[in-house]
Amino acid sequence: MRTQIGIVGAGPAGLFLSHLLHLSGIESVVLESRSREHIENRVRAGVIEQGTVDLFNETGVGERMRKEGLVHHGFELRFQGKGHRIDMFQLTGGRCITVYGQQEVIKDLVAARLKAGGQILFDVDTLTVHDFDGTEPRILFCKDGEARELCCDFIAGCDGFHGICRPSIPAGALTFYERAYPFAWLGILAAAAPSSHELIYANHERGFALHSMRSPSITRLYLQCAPDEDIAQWPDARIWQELRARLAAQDFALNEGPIIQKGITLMRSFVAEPMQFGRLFLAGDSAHIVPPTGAKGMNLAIADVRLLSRAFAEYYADGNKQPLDGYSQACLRRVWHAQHFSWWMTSMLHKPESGNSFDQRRQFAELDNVTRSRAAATNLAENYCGQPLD
Ligand code: FAS
Ligand code: PHB
Repeated sequence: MRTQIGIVGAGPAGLFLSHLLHLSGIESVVLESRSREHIENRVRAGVIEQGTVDLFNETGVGERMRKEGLVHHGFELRFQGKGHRIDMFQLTGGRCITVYGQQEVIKDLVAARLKAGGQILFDVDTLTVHDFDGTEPRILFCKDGEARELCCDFIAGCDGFHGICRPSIPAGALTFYERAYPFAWLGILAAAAPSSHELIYANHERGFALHSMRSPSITRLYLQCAPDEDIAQWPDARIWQELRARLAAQDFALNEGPIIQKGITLMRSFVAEPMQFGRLFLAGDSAHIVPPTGAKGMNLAIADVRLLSRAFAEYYADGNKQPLDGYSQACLRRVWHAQHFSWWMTSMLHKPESGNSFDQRRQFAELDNVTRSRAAATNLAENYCGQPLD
């Protein structure tokens, strides 16, 4: 097989890149190790920044998001049993977020690619990437037991943190920056109406909790747990008891219902620099991971491929390689901003490992400042709904 851009991974990064390239008349093939059904039902992110929403609408994949997404003008910070609303819309001069599940985004992007005649090969295995330090990169893989080869001009490594593209770059060519957190998130999907019409981030002495949602009948909830937590130790009753305790506030009742999905997400901050080597370009989680407290993961992936597709379009339009050579640097400013914001939200809202009461009281003072100072609340709101895509 031959194409212009060989894309490894059908997550938000890989699929949206293939879509943007198509809009620029550039061919691509997406190779995905899992089945279509698996990727369209994998529960991950839920918050879409204003800039990402605008981009999905501008590029023709926002129709169902407009119909089914929940537009939020604010969110709540809850601590010491009291809620404090951050009015994003007012503080940012009209920007907001949309709550729309990542798996819905995946369904919309797969449908758009296939409708446009795009090529997505699911269930591929033993995929390896080659010759990307030369001018004719190749991707070898197996499909239905048959060994296949995809020759291309460039490879886009959109295969996530545990993918093979980043590790295929020669040792020493990349610099890694990382921080692990001494906690994780136990996340659930519940068939229960959301208990509030906006998100609630709670700092509680028993640990962090987050009330989010997917629809008027599906709630998404998270609570801080140990990184090596055994989910078998968390029967539904215990999960609800812990959520009730951590989200407790006057005039607030938590709606409960059947838990339809539960899982544990590790928390890490990670950046690989540069985000390219030869003709292999990394985008999304293959190059950087943020803890989900700032709801930046998927939005960063989309911002990366927007810049990458523009750089490819310039290259194919007039052979100008400058945008491609500057891709990594162009992405990393936004990546490090999101890294800082995600670390800050995580540090401000999670029970400190030290268990030191000074740290806990200092957190409450920080939260008090963020919810009282207009300047501090504006900074939070601007970063939460996302800096405009430049
Ligand atoms: P992805 O990981 O989404 O996609 C990579 C794709 O590559 C996958 O489909 C994978 O199957 C495929 N792949 C991997 N190896 C391959 C190989 N060798 N060959 C072929 N294909 C291969 N972010 C938020 O903002 N809010 C959240 O609530 C949130 N929750 C999350 C929960 C979980 C459990 C995880 C893991 C992440 C969460 N994130 C969240 C972050 C998430 O949204 C990511 O940032 C986003 O999925 C990144 O998109 P991609 O870079 O496309 O990577
Ligand atoms: C989610 O809805 O899954 C979600 C929302 C906000 C976050 C993380 C996850 O910060």
